[in-house]
Amino acid sequence: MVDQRLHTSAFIHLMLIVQLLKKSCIFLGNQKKDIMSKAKAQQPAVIHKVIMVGSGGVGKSALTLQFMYDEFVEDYEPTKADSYRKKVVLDGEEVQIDILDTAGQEDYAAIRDNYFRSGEGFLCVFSITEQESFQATAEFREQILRVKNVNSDKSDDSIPFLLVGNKADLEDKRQVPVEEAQQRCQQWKVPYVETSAKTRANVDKVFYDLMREIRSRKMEASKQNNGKIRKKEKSKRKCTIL
Ligand SMILES: Nc1nc2c(ncn2[C@@H]2O[C@H](COP(=O)(O)OP(=O)(O)O)[C@@H](O)[C@H]2O)c(=O)[nH]1
Ligand SMILES: [Mg+2]
Repeated sequence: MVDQRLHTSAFIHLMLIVQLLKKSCIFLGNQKKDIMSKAKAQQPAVIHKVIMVGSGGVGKSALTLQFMYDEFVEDYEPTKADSYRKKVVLDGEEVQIDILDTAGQEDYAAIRDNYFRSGEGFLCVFSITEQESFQATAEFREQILRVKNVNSDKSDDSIPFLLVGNKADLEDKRQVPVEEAQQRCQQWKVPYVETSAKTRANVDKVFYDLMREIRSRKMEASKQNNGKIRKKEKSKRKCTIL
């Protein structure tokens, strides 16, 4: 009799434990769902991927860090490439900008091509105090167009790209006249902007202008895709009539 009572109470305890476990599983599951949906809600749906290119020492890292953290970093490790992520509001829409600050590893063609392939827009930077760095931008542009399979003669095929003349605060050391840079930009059909990572002049402008170019390029691409899908649907319909 005592034995049977002991069994029954053990069974009830066991059932209680099972139920408790079930409840805590559901609770944890819901919590996980909550965390995941919160994370999803926190991350903007639209991501624009920007690549900084240009010779060493022109101020790619200084521009990136000024944009990211509002500070002028004078001695950032010159060989260090890094990527950055920031939530920004672009014309009323919350988007995420991913910035890849390259740093010389581009000398290895395979690494460089991978970097360029992953980019949706490019800030091609030179220093207005260094003629050589200006000349080098032509090579960077060619590499980008080649990797992106763009025919440089066709302007409608162009990729989001800004030519950036940095160190504009060092006017007395200028080696590249504004007109020379503008001429190149007319030829390439891209905008030219002078910046200073030191004074923050035009730093936001170059990143935001580039994001706008990336956005309009994406909208064009999705329009073209929709057109293609509609064409496909039309041809499918024709088949069913036949
Ligand atoms: N005066 C001035 N110096 C700058 C500016 N941008 C960068 N520098 C300096 O130029 C050097 C190279 O900059 P860095 O960002 O490391 O160049 P990177 O190799 O292209 O990433 C550093 O000493 C910076 O302090 C600028 O706009 N004005
Ligand atoms: Mg750098």
